[in-house]
Amino acid sequence: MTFVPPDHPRFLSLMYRERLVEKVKEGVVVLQGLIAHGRGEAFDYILGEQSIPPALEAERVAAAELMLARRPVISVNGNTAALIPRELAELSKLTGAPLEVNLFYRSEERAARIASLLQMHGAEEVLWEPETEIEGLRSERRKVSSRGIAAADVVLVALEDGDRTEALKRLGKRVIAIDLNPFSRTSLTADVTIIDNVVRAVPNIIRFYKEMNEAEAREAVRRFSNEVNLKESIKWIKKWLDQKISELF
Ligand code: PTJ
Repeated sequence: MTFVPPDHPRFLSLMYRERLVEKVKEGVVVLQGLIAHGRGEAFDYILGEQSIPPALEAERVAAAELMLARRPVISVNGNTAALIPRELAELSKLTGAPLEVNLFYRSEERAARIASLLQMHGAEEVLWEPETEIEGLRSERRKVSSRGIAAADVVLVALEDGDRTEALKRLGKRVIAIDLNPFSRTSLTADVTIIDNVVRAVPNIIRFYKEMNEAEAREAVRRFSNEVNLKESIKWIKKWLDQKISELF
């Protein structure tokens, strides 16, 4: 691993890059995952690399949805497993939602590797051997577990493709999506869209879950509008850009 000086202004961002590169070498992350991460970094930059207020609200509602769900499931891909394995394991144990390995660039070997990485970080329930398929979806993501995504009422996804989000919605599931791009099909289709980096979003969801009771969860879900929240997120980006312009001239 390349040495990154801890006082470097972009230390955290560089460390996450290093981790992803390491995990490419270990066969956990695909090369395409690095491209996806780069796109995420660009959006994160214009959010000021922070959890903006609308993201915090969506994260609290995500915690509420997970609390109220009958059968919640957390979908995990290569990038999220590499970036936040411990946090995913913690969220899974806290909410009782199994982690299901669901990959766009699927191979059995890679799925097994991701499952063991999650287990090494404390995950207790990891589903990675799909027995069934989602109808109306042609990518490898169609392969799901009958004990997991197939039976779930609420699915948390991150760095997701629009096709599967739409397919999950068609099946009547509620979808919570973490995606730094507010314009992606996933962001526009999900029931709760979190415009934040997964490395901040999942710890925030954990914190909100611990602070909340069921009555508060019901109230948070009742008051939430994803459309309003998404517009607020885009306004924050606009505000950040306006501020940058005023600093320049
Ligand atoms: O591990 P696999 O085989 O399932 O493949 C995973 C990738 C990420 C390669 C696959 O899902 C993919 O190609 O994703 P996309 O279609 O590029 O979408 C990724 C989305 O996630 C983009 O909108 C990015 O802006 C966003 N994104 C990237 N990094 C992060 C992120 N969102 C939140 N946190 C991030 N760290």
